[in-house]
Amino acid sequence: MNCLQRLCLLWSLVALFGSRMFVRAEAPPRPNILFAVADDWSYGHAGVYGCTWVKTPAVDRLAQQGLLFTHAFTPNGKCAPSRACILTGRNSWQLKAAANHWCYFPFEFKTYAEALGENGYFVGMTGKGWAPGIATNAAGTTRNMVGKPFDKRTLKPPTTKISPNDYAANFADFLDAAPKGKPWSFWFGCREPHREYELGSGVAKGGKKISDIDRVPACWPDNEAVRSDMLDYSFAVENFDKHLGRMLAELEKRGLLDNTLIVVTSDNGMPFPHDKGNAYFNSNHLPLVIMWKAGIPKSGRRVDDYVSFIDFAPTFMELASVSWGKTGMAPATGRSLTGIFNSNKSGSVIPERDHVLIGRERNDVGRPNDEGYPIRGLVKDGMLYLHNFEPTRWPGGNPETGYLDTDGSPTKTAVLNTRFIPAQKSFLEICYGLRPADEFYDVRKDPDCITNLAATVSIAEFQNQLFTELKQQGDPRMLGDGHVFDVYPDASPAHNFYERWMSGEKVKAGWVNESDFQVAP
Ligand SMILES: [Ca+2]
Repeated sequence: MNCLQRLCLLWSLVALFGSRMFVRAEAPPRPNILFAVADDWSYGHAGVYGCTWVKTPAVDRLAQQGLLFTHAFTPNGKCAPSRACILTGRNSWQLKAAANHWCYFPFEFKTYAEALGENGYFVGMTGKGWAPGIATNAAGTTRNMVGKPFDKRTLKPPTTKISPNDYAANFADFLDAAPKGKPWSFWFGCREPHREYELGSGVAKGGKKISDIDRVPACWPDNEAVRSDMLDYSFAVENFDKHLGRMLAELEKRGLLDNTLIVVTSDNGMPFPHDKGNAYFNSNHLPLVIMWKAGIPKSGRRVDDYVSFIDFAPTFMELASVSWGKTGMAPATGRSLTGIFNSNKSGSVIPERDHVLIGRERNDVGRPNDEGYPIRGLVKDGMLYLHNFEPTRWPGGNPETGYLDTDGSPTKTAVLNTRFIPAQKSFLEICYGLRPADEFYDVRKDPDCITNLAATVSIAEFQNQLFTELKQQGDPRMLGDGHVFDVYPDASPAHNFYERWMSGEKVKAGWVNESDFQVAP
């Protein structure tokens, strides 16, 4: 090799390594995304939030090595509409029929998973995706709203009611199928802790004690049946955490843990009266931890900013280097969370993130003409303001059709039975009674939303802000067209339940108990 050849070789090496280093600095590899969503898991019910009766070592680890959020909210506290918000970056009142539970999902709203699939990601899921409801494209073909299903692996579940899905093994199958060098996005849609529960399993199989419950929320009677129901729920939450832990181990084993963004949350609050399906603090306020070792420089932070589920899709698109305008998705209302990721701060990180909007339309059927119970609300400064647009309707569904908005359970039965106990009748009123047009709660002192301050404190500022922002978002409820939500067809076999039931047809309503049905008051 002469001098010139040596010089050429040297330059080639410099160019090669230099360009590699340059490319690395300019464009880090796009992260993988693991989105883990429990079904009906409430805020606070993890060790890292200070809870002692739900054991969640995997969630705790993620928070310690990532970010723990204290003010994360779904816009809508019911399965299908909450998931629709996650997937589209839009509030449920901006999603036409998808504001409702059990809808025909509108073709026009593309999901982040579909968009990632079109932009170089390998996209899969296990368990529960966007559900329940019917989602097809215009040709009638079923849409994979959250990715291709990986559901083959099963195991003997800890109770007869917990899903036999071996979520973690299905995730491993997905990783095996992922093309090398291509980023991936996976949706772990855990079916727990959705009802039903094996009665008494928290004590019998989870090794828990009735006295482990440190506080029964003020909206339910404090008795053994309710406490035991809470422990059964707790044991089901732990199944979610167990699979999450196995998934983390799988990522670690494959050397994928560092550049995977892991988001862990729930779609709505626990399936108990006054929580899931309502718009109270415990309905929409949810656990959230996010870990991304390679992308969040300062971990172990507690973030008090108000964040909404509509912020997830814009975050994922930004990290995947996909311009929203090119996805074919409807414009996002949410904002990327990367400003929080990149900060060193704890507590309030981005001061402008000081409120969220929440609301609901039709959840389960059980009112005349399949009408819903429309609510919109604003959470800000530790206060929750709610506006009920149709206060003459029954909030949880009609009494004579079993308050279908709440799954049957020992706690629901305990609440309904308080109608026979004069001193405790308030529990029935709190959970299922008619409500005034305006409700206002100080959730710092009253997180269970028992004392309505709307009649004694001015709500004008909150109402103005709520209505102004809803109008800007094109909410039909604010534009004189709110009835559209009531007339979108219910896609479930229980549609027109009220009329069919009242005319004597025994419409199947397997999610409630026979004793939930009451005579009309
Ligand atoms: Ca749910």
